[in-house]
Amino acid sequence: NPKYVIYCGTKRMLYPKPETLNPPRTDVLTITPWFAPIVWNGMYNSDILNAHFLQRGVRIGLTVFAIKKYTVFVKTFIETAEKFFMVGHRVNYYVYTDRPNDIPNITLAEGRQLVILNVPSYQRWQEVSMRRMEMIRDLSHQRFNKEVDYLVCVDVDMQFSDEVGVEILSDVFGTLHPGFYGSDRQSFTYERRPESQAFIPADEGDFYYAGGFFGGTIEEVYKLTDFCHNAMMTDKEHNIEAIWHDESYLNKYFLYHKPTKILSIEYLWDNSFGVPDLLKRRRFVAVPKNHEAIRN
Ligand code: 2GW
Ligand code: MN
Repeated sequence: NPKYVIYCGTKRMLYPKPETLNPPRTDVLTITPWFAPIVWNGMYNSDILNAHFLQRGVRIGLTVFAIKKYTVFVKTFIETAEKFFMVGHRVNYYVYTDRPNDIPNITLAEGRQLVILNVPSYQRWQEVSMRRMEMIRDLSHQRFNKEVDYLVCVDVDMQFSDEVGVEILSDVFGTLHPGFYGSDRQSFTYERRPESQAFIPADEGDFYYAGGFFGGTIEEVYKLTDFCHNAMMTDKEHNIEAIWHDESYLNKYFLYHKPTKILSIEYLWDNSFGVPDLLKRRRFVAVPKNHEAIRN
């Protein structure tokens, strides 16, 4: 007899027992040496997780930046999020933009709302990308802390194409970069100049994390974005900017503040890489963009 049962509404929830001697995945790493799960399809049961997070009444904020021409990505981003992102949970979309009038009106499901945050734009695109850290940090303690429990911070030039649910939530999480999940340390494109705050020596580093998908509790996201922004400002004073901008500082942060969960490449894929065997679901994929047209 089980000591406790999980109820889904008034119904007893039944599910297959985990098999100690038959792990669901043996083709990929599913846990880090510091015991953080790496989230792959087959490793978790959404029913159990949903019941647990619904019981807690968890509220999730999804931040996205649409500055200048990148407002074109918002419609598909939100529409696909309505289909696949945290369905059944309470969700606030936070869209930071310099063009609030270009944000389309989209009907949202119950329990979900869109918040448009009017912000200035920066001249250099590197700055547009990097300043996200500062803007997420600032609202984390001014606003997000009052409205949501977790924040999920992503690129906008993306679309959801399969479920992204509460399995991603943890104190602080990062995502494997689709270009480097099979690479050795030396090939990671970390910042290699010791003068930069983002510097990582050749014999250190766990994973190469993507700049386009991270999150955690408001408090942890505050610490992460505060660190990255401060490191960028120190570098700016010394006239140096890390090779991959915010992504380089994020990688530095995660090296010395280990994420408590890591999302696999299912959560940030680019179809131009094809579809490897181990990739069973493509949940969040890059929207192909005409770099010339969109970035100028
Ligand atoms: C304009 C020209 C060139 C590059 C970016 C932009 C731009 C970016 C823009 O005009 N307006 C804007 O809102 N953005 C925001 O910055 C938008 O949210 C976008 O998703 C994000 C990052 O820029 P993106 O998506 O064009 O760059 P990726 O896909 O190459 O991003 C990776 O590398 C970046 C650092 O270079 C970041 O770390 C990013 O998180 C990574 O995915
Ligand atoms: Mn992007």
